Amino acid sequence: MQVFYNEHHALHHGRHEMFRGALVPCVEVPARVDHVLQELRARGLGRIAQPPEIPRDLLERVHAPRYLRFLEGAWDEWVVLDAANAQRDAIPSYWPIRGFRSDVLPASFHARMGLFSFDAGSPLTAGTWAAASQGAACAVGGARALLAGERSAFVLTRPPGHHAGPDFFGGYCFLNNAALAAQALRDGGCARVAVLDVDYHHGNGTQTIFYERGDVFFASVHGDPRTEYPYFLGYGDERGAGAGLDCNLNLPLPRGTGFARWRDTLAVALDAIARFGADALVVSLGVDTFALDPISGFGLGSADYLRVGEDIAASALPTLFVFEGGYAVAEVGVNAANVLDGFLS
Ligand code: Q9C
Ligand code: ZN
Repeated sequence: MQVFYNEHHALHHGRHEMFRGALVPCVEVPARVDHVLQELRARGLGRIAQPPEIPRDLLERVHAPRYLRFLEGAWDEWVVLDAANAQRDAIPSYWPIRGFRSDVLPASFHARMGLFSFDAGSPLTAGTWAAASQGAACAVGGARALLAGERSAFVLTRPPGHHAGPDFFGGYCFLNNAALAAQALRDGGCARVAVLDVDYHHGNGTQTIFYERGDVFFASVHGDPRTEYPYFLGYGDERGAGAGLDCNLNLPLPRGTGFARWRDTLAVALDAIARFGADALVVSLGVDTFALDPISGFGLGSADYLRVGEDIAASALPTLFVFEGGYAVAEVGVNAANVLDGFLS
């Protein structure tokens, strides 16, 4: 399987995230991807492929130009405000919620940090743009591999992407790698693309990007947002709108759900994707469904991920796996590689 590994991922390394009143060490750390790469090498599973240069207009088909301009220059702005800022990550503090203007573009950097984000848990660092933009290139490279006839490919990158929307970051995500891959597949000639999101957390960014589109189906199995992050999207009654009506399928499950029920729910998602008639599948592959994940609440075991890969392979679609969450650092490599092994078996 071709692996589009983001060699620049470690340039994004947040020191702290704001969590319920305290700055705590980041859980989304570079070692996550190092462990996956190490496991792929140990199994002889992946062939590392070089990502292409990607045109700005592809980024702009998924993300708003003013958001991209902000993200690209944000670290420099932050440091220009105060040279001491180079020693701390940028974290938003003010958000334009109900009743505020979101059409304005304030001169204040702090205001724009809030305008373009939805939580305080996603520190922006010196290398965030370098890592995220190279990750986007990896996602597009993976899409092009499928377009060139590969049955599957794996995008091994961080920061993750599925919480990032058209013009906002959050949930450790800045650019939506899975959405960019889906868009690249559409641009390359796939008439209908499906995104299957199996990360523990609802992929609110991906859902929002495609919500009114009939050409990209989004299906997600995730922790019930009534109790789980991101709380304000991911409910079962979100079915898409306009041309995208019935092209969005949310399958929330209660915290504590084990593999048997999770797998039955995956089958519901895969069945809907088959009925949609997709030409290609993008899988937002979070392995934070693992029982020992420090921030999540499902009960999957390492061997279960082999079955997950087998079930996805049974769809018989060209499939691009895009790495998302998974924070049990010691086990994340085995779990992600098991999905790929199961798929290939
Ligand atoms: N200290 C992804 O899995 N906050 N994002 C949880 C834990 C946000 C997860 C707080 C979790 C976001 C890509
Ligand atoms: Zn997650």
